[in-house]
Amino acid sequence: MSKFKFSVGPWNVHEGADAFGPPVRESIPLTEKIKKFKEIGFDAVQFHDDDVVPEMNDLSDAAIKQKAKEVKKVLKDNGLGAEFVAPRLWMDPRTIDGGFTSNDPKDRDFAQWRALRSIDIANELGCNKLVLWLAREGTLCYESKDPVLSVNRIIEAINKMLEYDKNIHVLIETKPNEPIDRSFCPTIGHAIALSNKTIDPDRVGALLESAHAILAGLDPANEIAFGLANKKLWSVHLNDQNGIKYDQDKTFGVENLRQAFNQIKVLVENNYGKNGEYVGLDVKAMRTQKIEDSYRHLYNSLKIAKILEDKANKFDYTFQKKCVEERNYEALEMYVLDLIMKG
Ligand code: XLS
Ligand code: MG
Repeated sequence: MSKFKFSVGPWNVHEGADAFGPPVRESIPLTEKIKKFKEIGFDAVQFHDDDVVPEMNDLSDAAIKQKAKEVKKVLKDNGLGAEFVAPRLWMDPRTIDGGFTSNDPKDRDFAQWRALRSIDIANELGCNKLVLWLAREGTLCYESKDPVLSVNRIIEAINKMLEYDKNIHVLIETKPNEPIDRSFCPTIGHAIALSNKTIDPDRVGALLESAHAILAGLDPANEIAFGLANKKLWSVHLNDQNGIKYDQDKTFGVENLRQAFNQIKVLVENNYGKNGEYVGLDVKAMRTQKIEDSYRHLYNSLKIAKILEDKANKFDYTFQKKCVEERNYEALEMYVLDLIMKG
C-alpha cells in the first residue's frame, strides 16, 4: 500500500503531435480523462488554466470562475482532488517572446492576467498551489533581453501573485532549455534563490521534474534532496529521459531504473507527502501508441513508482552502514542493484 498520493495532468493523455508532425490520436474529453484517472488509481488532477477553462481569453473573470466551478463538480463526482493550476503561457501569440520577461509591456500584462486568473481557478477548484513552468522566460537570441532585469521581472510578477491572494503558494517548475535556448531559472537552486527574493519566501517553492533535471545535466534525486533540505519541494513531476536531448517525458523508470529508485528513496526517507504534497507523474505516451492504449504509460509509471517505493522501504540500512564503515562501496552498489533487479 503506497504512502504517496499521486497526481496527473490532462496533457499527459495527448494527441501525439511533436515538433515534426501533426496529431495522430483523437482528443479525449476532459471528463472522460478524469474518470479514467480515478480508475487508474490517481488521487488528484493537475491543470493548466485553459484545461479547466478553454478559450479563457475571451471570457469575463466571472465566467471563468463559473466554468471552474463546473470542473470542480466533475472532480468531486469522481472523488478526485485538484493539486495545482498552471497558467499556460507558452501557447499564445502574446507570449512568443516570453510572458513575465517579454520585452513588450502589453505581453507582460497579459501574462500577469493569466497568472491571476489561474489563482481564481485554483480557488474554485479548492487548491492553493500555482505552478509556474517558465517555458519561454529566457532567450533564443542572448542579447535580446537584459538577463538581470529579466530575473527581477519574474520576482516582481510573483510578488503580484502573492499580493493578489494571501493563501496562494507559487511553485516554480524549473527547466534549463526548450522551448527557449537559455532559461533564466534553470534549476531548483535557482528557484530557491528566486523565492528568497520575493516578498513572502514561505509561499514560494519548487516543483522538480526528473527529465528537466537530466536536461540540465543534473541528478534528479539530488535536485529533489536539495529542495527537501530547503523545505521547498512542494511537488514533483516524475518521468524519465534518455540523456540530454529533446524533452521526452518518458514513463517513470524506463530509462534509468536506479536513478528512478533513488528519487523514490529520497522521497520515502524524508516522508514526502506529510504536508499533503502529491507525487505527480508528468509522462507522455509515445507518438506510436494507438488511441485505445493511450493511458498505458500512466498505468506503467504508477506501477513502477509503487514497486520502487516498496523496494525503498526494504532498503537494508544496517548493511549500508557496514559497507560505509568498511568503505566497501562496490558491495553497496551491488546490493542496490540486487535489490532493484530481484523480484
Ligand atoms: C512541462 C509540463 C508542463 C508543466 C506544467 O514539463 O508538461 O505542462 O509541467 O505547466
Ligand atoms: Mg512538468
